[in-house]
This record gives sequence, structure tokens and C-alpha cells, in this order.
Amino acid sequence: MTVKISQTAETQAFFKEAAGFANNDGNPRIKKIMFRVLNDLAKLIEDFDLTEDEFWTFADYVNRLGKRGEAGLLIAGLGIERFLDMRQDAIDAEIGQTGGTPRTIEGPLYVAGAPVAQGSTRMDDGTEDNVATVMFLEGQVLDLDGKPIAGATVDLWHANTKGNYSFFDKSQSEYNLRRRIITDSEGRYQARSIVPSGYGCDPQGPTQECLDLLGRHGQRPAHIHFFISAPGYRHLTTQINLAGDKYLWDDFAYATRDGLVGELVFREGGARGVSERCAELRFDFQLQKAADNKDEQRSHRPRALQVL
Ligand code: MBD
Ligand code: FE
Repeated sequence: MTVKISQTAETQAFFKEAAGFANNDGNPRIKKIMFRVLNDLAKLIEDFDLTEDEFWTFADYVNRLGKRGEAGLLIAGLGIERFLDMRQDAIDAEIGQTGGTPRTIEGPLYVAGAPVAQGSTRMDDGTEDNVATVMFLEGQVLDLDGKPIAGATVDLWHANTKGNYSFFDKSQSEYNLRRRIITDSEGRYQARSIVPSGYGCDPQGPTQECLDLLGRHGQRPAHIHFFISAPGYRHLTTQINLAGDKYLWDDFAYATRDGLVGELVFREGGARGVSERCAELRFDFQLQKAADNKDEQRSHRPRALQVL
């Protein structure tokens, strides 16, 4: 079918009305964006000759995606969250705000308000003592000259041995594997935790349903998420992705980057008071200087348990 009506004067006037151009209320920026969305959607319907059934399948999909709380997951899986980083990297390069540890995506599973510890802490609640490998994670937060930043906040979170995150997985205790660690006078943070497993999308969920149609898996390599912040420095959202994982460079969310690969060093005979086989991971972070106050803060993306 080659009938195209979306760009006629009549249809354009209709979309302008629908986008609120005929009134003086609402938000002018949203009106302009919505007009564009209506136009792009109409062109898509025409160009692909979408059937009614296809269109309403999509509407139902959006409902199911929201009901399962998977919007953030789909955005990561379609590479859109990665694209936002690519764009910010390009902007940074343009203005010469470069150097330090690369950023990578936050993902949809952060929970605000994790317990705060000074210098060092244990992150796991011990429920996986029989199945998990103990992981000693440590490093320093440094400036671009390699000078330690004392009093930086290392806000970190990771999955358990099943690849699940506390809060979203109600079988785990509150804030299991989530902590905020304040660096000591040498900029050092230390955590005793467990080696995480990679995350996999719910095979029954709407995100995996979409990925199936694209012929793609929904797996991430084992990884640890970080927000690093300190007064006067630029907020950093990043991750360590673990070397040796089958999905290290085949991440459905495209978060692995050069400079963000961590190498577990296994201690076969135990270490640091642990008698069984355990792992050590050392990772330092380098922060850029903040250009202004806003630069010191993370995005205002709505997150779980966001309280004042
Ligand atoms: C994760 O743990 C994650 O980090 C991302 C980006 C998407 C889904 C699950
Ligand atoms: Fe994750």
C-alpha cells in the first residue's frame, strides 16, 4: 500500500492540535517533542505499512513492559542507555573534559540509601557462605594526577551468585550486596563480598520477548556497579566487568569497555583470614575535576527508594 497521508496539510494541522499547539497551557518543549513523536510514528506506520494487529500488539507490549517494571531493562538491552553514554563521551571530547576512568551505564537496578561505612565493610549477609567465593575488593579513588581523594563516596552494588540483585529479588535481605564506602585518608576503599554471577533477563519477561524477536540473548557478564563522587570532582557512573566471563564482550547491555575490565586473582589456599579458596580484585578509579556543582551529581533518573 503506497497511500501516504501523514504529511498533508490536513494531517499536520491535526497532529498540531493533538500535540497541544492550539492552546496556551502545558509545556512548550513537550508539545514540540510530542509533535515530532506523532510525525515519526505516523511515518513509521506508513513506511512499514503496519497492520492494525501489529500496532495493537505494540500497545499491549508497552502495557506489559510497564506492568513488569522492565522499561529500564529494555532501554539497556536496545543499546539506548549505551547511546546516551556515547553521546556524552562525544560532548566531553568536544569540550576537552576528558581523562580518568571511563563512564558506563548505570543499569536499572540501583537502590538509593545503602548503608554507609568508613573505609572498609562487608557487603554480603552470609546467606551464600556455602556456595559463594569470597571476594576481597579494594582500590583507591584518585584525581587525574594520581593523587588520592580522601572522603570520596564509593557507592557500589552487585548481584549474588544467582545473578540477582537485592530489593528486586525479595528473597535477599535488605541492601544485601549494596554499600556506600567513604574512602580513607589515602583514598582507599575496601570491601569483603562475594564473587557475583552475570545477570540474565527473565526468560518469561517482555524484554527477553523482544530480544528473542531480534535473535539476541539477554545476558550480562559478571560485574560490579559504582557511583563514585567527591566534593570538587565530577560524578562517575561506571562498572567493573570481570575478565574470563563468557559474556565479557558479548554483553546484552553493551556496558563493557576498555579500561573497565577487572581481573580476579584467586587465592587457592585462602587469604586474609579466610581459609578456603577466595578471590582478590584491585581496581582504582580516577575522577575528573568538576566544572560546576551540577557536575558533581549523578543524573536525576528516578530510582528505587529515592528519598530526600
Ligand atoms: C543489570 O545488572 C545491569 O547491570 C543492566 C545494565 C541491565 C540489567 C541488569
Ligand atoms: Fe548490573
